[in-house]
Amino acid sequence: MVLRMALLLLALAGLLTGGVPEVRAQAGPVLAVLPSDDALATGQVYTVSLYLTGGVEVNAFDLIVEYDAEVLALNTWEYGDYLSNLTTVIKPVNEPGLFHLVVTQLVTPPVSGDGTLLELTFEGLQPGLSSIRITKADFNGNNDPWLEEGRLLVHTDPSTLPSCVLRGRIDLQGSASSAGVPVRLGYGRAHWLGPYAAITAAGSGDNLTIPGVAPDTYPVYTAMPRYLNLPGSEITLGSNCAPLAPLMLLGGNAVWQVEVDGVLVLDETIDAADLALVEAQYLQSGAGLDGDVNFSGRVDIFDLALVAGNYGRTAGESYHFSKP
Ligand SMILES: [Ca+2]
Ligand SMILES: [Ca+2]
Repeated sequence: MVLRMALLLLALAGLLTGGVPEVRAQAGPVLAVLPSDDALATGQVYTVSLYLTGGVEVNAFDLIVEYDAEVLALNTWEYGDYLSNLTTVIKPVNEPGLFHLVVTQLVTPPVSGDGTLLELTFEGLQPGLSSIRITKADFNGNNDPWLEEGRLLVHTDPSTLPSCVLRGRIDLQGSASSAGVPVRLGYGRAHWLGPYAAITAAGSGDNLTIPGVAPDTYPVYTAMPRYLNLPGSEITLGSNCAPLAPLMLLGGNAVWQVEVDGVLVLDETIDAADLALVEAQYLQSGAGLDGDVNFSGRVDIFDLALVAGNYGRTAGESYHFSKP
């Protein structure tokens, strides 16, 4: 008993000097939620691991894990196989949205290397997206791990919902073809099903077909080069998936993507930059010219007319779906 108390105190002393993990380069130990990203239906359970990589002589830990209590509940937890002969130092706290565990090994050599510290089994309560964040990770010794959070998406069980085929037509202003427009429906607002993706087909009539869509309200995005794209305009689909109202993407967006913080994002305005590019490439021919905003193979007066006609338009104010 005396030995046990002494070990506990030793372990606690190590924990108390650990402090709050700092953000730093990922050179030392890493504590990650694995898998980092997955989905489950309401009422289902899902187990994630807290996996430690590169631990150094670990004997005890003090961990807090936080998540969205409206979306998930932590049903059960178990020790992984990294440490053994574990005993809790404080009574584990498992309250909605927060799990706090302080444990130490008893009369067991410290462990180095990789392995699972804990397994946490969550239940999906209602549709939504919850991060699973390690908000405290104090270890004994020289461990100050880099923390990697995970997330779980909870959606309605699709077998409990009707589904239908969404059809519609999207045209490209000033272009003879309306094929090849990438269309995406984001996650449904109520059920968190999706995303759904399709590419418009050639020909007349409906050129957009997305099967297996559950009724919900979805943001709709397009990603067509040289056009002003749908920026997530919402549509509400009933159980019969009434067809989309016909839509024409506005042309003239020669500068259709821009780099922001090293990432290419869609440009949502037709402005001086688009005009300048069309003018710079005026009367050139070829496939790779973004100034050829109507994909005719040549930059000419028709491209200039599209830019001029839509000058000042932005994606946010240009598109609205009429609700079926
Ligand atoms: Ca632009
Ligand atoms: Ca053209």
